[in-house]
Amino acid sequence: MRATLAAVAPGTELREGLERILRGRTGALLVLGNDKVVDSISTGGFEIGIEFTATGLRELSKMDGAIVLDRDATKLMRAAVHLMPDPSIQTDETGTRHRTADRVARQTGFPVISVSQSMHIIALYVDDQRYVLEDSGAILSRANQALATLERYKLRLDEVSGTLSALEIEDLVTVRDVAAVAQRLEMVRRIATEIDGYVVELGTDGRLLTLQLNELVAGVAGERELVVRDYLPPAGGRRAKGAEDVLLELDAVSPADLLDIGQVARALQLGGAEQLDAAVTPRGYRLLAKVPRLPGAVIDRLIEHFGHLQKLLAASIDDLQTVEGVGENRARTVREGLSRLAESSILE
Ligand code: 3AT
Ligand code: 3AT
Ligand code: MN
Repeated sequence: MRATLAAVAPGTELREGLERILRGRTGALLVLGNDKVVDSISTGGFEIGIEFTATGLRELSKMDGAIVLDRDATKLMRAAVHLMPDPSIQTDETGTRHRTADRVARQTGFPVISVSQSMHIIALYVDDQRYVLEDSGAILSRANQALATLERYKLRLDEVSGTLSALEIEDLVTVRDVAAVAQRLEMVRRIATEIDGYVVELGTDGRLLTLQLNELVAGVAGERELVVRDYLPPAGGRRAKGAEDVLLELDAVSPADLLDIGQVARALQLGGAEQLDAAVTPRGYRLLAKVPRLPGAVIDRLIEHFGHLQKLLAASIDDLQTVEGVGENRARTVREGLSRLAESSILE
């Protein structure tokens, strides 16, 4: 459905053609794909096989029947086709155009688009789903509301994330602090995904929205993984999970459970509500990622060698150089980077 929404988003030739049909107050029935199954349910009509143009689509849709396009809507294959899908396929639609659209989508697996003459709407049928296109104004107003929410969530995330950094440096982290950051990261990620959906649907009308979204969520996905890796219980435990598994667990937390910090801690494999005040120590992935120009492979080796952030913080330039791939310059970068982080993260 997402791919089809992108194919008919504002700015595409296909959308332009659909809008022309709508403005011309005629209807249309388009099949986006052409194979043996489509052939077998098509009767009548004319073979055309011309390049797709918005104006061509509009003219052809003045005839009764359906228009068959190729899968990427670059060619108009056939017009005025009478489609006869399997009548035993169940559909809840009423008009003959819409019943046909629904059945053809289910039978062929290709997206089908209807432009309703009587209701003046464009609907997409993909497999067994139906989706009515909205005009960009309505989508934008919902997207902007979501964006305002995202902004508030992001502010709160920056707060709890800053607190976690400070606690990590002082070695005072509890499960609650980690879960609070994971919770906020997840909330930001979810609302960003919702906005992403609007971006797809808006096509060229969503350019500004894309810029604002990217600005707000830069680094969030990365940070989510770093937090998980920082506090992942050591492997070899009773039912040890990898970072990937824990990220999937976070994905799977229901919207209601996400508000419960104990549930988030459980998804992180850090115990439930009764463990919230337990002390935990980070490996240091998240803070090392804030040191400029430090390759991921070097971060991995540093953590493998020192084990915990506190050891890294206590390491001298000589200690750091014992790690493979860390020369004097890089050791100095790490040392200075960590010191700067320690200074700027003093708890308020
Ligand atoms: P007109 O001359 O335009 O009335 P037509 O043969 O061009 O007839 P259309 O494709 O314009 O036919 O369809 C007109 C309406 O006929 C649409 C639908 O309400 C009805 N219709 C067409 N096929 C069927 C069908 N198989 N079963 C029930 N109603 C049908
Ligand atoms: P509108 O909302 O009125 O546009 P509808 O679902 O009420 O759509 P109609 O019965 O009014 O559908 O038919 C309108 C046109 O749809 C008539 C014909 O050009 C086209 N159409 C209907 N059934 C088929 C079909 N099986 N194959 C190709 N074209 C069809
Ligand atoms: Mn009708």
